Amino acid sequence: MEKSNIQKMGGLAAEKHIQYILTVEKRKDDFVSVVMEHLRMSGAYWGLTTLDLLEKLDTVDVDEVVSWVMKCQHESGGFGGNIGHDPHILYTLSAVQVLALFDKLNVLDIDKVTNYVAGLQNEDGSFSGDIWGEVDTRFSYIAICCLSILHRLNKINVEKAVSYIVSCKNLDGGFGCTPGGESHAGQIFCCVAALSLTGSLHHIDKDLLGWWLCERQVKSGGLNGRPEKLPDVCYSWWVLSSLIMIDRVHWINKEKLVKYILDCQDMENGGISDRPDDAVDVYHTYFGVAGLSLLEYPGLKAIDPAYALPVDVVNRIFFGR
Ligand code: GRG
Ligand code: ZN
Repeated sequence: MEKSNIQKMGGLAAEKHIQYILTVEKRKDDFVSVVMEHLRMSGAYWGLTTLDLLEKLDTVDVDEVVSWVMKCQHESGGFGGNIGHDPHILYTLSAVQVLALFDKLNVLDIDKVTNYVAGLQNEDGSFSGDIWGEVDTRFSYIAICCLSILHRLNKINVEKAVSYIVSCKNLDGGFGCTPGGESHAGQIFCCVAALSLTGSLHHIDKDLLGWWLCERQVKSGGLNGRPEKLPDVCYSWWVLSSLIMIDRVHWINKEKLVKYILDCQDMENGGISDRPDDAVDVYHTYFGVAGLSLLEYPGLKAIDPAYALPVDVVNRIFFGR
């Protein structure tokens, strides 16, 4: 059947996406893989979470993944993007998320990881990404999410962390990377999720932020990350999860967004791209499937909008089996 005809039928090509994720891991020496090498820990999180949402995590060799993850840990307690790479808070969260997916958090020296993350908090409550000191609200979210999963939020100054995030709030209701930084949907996700995980959502003007977020939907049904920008499938995650956390998801047209995401699928070889007809990648495949999960698309596991992990995984972390 013609590609365009299959696309018109409109369904999620779940089997194709599973095959795409499972084979992308094996193409280790093509150009994209070489460029992505330093991101492998996050790539593993994107790919494995996608498989879990599609109920196919059991096709993966758990011991192989867990032993590779643990080889990426540095003596400081942080994780690198790959074996021998420098640790960064970003890969540390991805490593913790991957272990959580497999119910293998018990292999971690929790205090060691906690010390690494807590050690990145600055005097003003903000977080640096690594020893080089770059500060960004992304790192505030990552620290809070990571320590919450490890049940160690009490090891940082949560009050100061929250007040730093609030200092990055703008007059339009959104948030930027640092105080005064332009509102961007990616940073908004980080700040809203961090405030949600610390029980601090009262710092948000939900109507004002909800209005800014729902204005991200463009004619095609897709969402952009800032005014006047092109839509991109990954904002189906950054914007939609934020709208859900502030109870304003009914302000966008869900059907049109589902159609936009489905239109970005490669129906022949699997995978999802940022925009229709662009090349697919694991990152957009994950955010497309995660977005559809938030939209309650049939056949997908539910995902938690703050932890960015399947709801059953989050329940296991906090309520046991
Ligand atoms: C566990 C889901 C999860 C995330 C971990 C890394 C991270 C925490 C959050 C990143 C948040 C963020 C800043 C996302 C935005 C990424 C993105 C698409 C940036 C592109 O920005 P521009 O300005 O592109 O290059 P636009 O779309 O504005 O043209
Ligand atoms: Zn994108």
